[in-house]
Amino acid sequence: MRHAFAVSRQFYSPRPLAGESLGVQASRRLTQRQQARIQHSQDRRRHRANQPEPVCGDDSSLGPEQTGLVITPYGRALIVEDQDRGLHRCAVRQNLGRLACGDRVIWQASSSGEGVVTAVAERRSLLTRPDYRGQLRPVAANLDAVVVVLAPFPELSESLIDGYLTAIAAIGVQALLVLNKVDLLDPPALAALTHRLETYRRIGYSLLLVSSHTAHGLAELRNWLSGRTSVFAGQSGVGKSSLIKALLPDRDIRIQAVSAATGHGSHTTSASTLYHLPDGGDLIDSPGVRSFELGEIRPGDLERGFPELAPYLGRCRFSDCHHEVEPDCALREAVQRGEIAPRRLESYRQLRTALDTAVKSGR
Ligand SMILES: Nc1nc2c(ncn2[C@@H]2O[C@H](COP(=O)(O)OP(=O)(O)OP(=O)(O)O)[C@@H](O)[C@H]2O)c(=O)[nH]1
Ligand SMILES: [Mg+2]
Ligand SMILES: [Zn+2]
Repeated sequence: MRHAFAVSRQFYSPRPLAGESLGVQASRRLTQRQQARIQHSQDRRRHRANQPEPVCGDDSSLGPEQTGLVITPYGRALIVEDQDRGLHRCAVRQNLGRLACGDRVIWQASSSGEGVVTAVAERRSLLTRPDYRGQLRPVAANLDAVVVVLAPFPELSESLIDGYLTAIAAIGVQALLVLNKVDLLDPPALAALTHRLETYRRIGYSLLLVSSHTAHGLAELRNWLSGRTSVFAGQSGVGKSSLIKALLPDRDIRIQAVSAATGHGSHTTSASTLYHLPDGGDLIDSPGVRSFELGEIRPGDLERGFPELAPYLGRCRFSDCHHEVEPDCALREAVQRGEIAPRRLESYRQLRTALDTAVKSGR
């Protein structure tokens, strides 16, 4: 099968996201009996979709059940890719809630040539973004990695990198650091920047040096991306779009195919869209995902973003130590011994303070 789609994977009806519009959700809130009925019907659908010879669904006007991959949302509908990479515009059964690019689904073709998505597989990860009303919306499902793109210009900042890494750890996916535009650096400047980023290598992150202009390092990047579903993040101007263009020579052709599938001849690339990389792996191009907002990090997630602090946490003399001026602070002692980078402790303190403030103000 083309997209790794474990047949044993559970299909389910996703719970509404925290903070989703109450007005909309209220009309969709299901009684226990309704939920049980949906679960039962989804189990049956899953079972049927896993049969070698699919049989017709409940609705005889619908075709056989098939597995599919959500390529992009399109209004209230979705563009779904079938096993042969054909694209279909599909409506979504209401009880499934909001689906995202990267979701794996069961769908059936309808007589009008469109389709209906009837079930969705459990997600292994989900990236969300607050919408203009501050409510979380799913942006990309089943991600394996977020690529943090850095560049000498606009200048990189460790505290920003640490914020990204913490948000990525909170989603529970891998992070890759990519320093783009290395063509702009002479050898001493490149050495100085890589030295600054060495801290991240030491704590276990991979760092690739690339240039979308000269193609330097792109083979290594392709290799890292193959076999994973990734999204690019990073400050404006670091070269995310340039890298995506360099990695996806067929992007424009794909956009045309998606446009044709919408039935309206145009697809704005402002929506998150999933592309297959020629050498394997998928890339979700999500123009909105530039920076993660702190709102997506919960207090318990912070430690995951700072794995190298783990051995020292809870070992300070005071349990409420702020790791600033207190005596017997295990973290500051580790910094003095050269076991923790001073900048990382600084970022940790900044994020901790920002999170505490957010929690106090009820965010
Ligand atoms: N010298 C050099 N310039 C680059 C490279 N990659 C991108 N640029 C330039 O950097 C600028 C910004 O690139 P984009 O790809 O638009 O950056 P982006 O990260 O997509 O920016 P936003 O869409 O605003 O988030 C453009 O002028 C690119 O030509 C590179 O490898 N080397
Ligand atoms: Mg861009
Ligand atoms: Zn301390």
